[in-house]
Amino acid sequence: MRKALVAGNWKMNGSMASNRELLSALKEAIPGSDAVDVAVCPPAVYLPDVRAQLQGGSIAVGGQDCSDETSGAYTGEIAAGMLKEIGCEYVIVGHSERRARQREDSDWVARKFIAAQAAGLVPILCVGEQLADREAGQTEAVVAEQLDAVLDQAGVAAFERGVVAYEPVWAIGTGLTATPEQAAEVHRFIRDRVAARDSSVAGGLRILYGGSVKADNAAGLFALPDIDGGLIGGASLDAGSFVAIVNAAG
Ligand code: G2H
Repeated sequence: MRKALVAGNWKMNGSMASNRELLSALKEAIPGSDAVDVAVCPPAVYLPDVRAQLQGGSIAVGGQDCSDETSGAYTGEIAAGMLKEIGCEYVIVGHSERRARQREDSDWVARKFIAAQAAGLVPILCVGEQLADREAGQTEAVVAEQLDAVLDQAGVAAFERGVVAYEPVWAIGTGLTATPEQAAEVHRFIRDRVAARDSSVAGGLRILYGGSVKADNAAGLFALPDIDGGLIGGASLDAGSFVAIVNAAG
């Protein structure tokens, strides 16, 4: 039985004041649960403050990205070990916004995944196709390339301590959501692809859905057999919406 995970990806949003307001509402409304793990991934500069506010509670903290290197002359980058040191449990790697804007390719993302695990973090590997890929019937080929890069470099056993998030790029922040059938199909494809290497690892792997998940569509998505929670962007910035999504997963 897989425990659900709902992670809020705050992206480049928030301020010291708004974070405090949001977190105090979340702390009050989200008690620990055996059914769902909850995490928030704020911008890196806020991580220590967010971590301090969540200390002793049930909500974990994650980074939005990490370097594939451990230290050195990499201006602007943050090592996975630094995230671990300040109390992070998770880190998102390969989000489509970074694949597009920072031109992160799948090999690079795989190295970040490996660096995150080496530092003791649980990487949340994002995969997903563009609208043009879907329209060209290339959804599975694109997702397979993104997944295989990590399977090949890290080995399938690495997925025992990793999470995959399927985020169709055309559904991110657009208000469009994949239909439950579309999402279920790709989630099954991901699990089968991991199972082809190791069925027991695949059976335990948490595969999240992301892309315009809201309070009113979360329950329908989370009810599907291969969807083990969500990576939530816009709706994670609103306490009421995020709590409703967490409750839908638990
Ligand atoms: C997808 C998602 C969170 P949103 O990027 O990673 O964002 O829920 O705003 O579509």
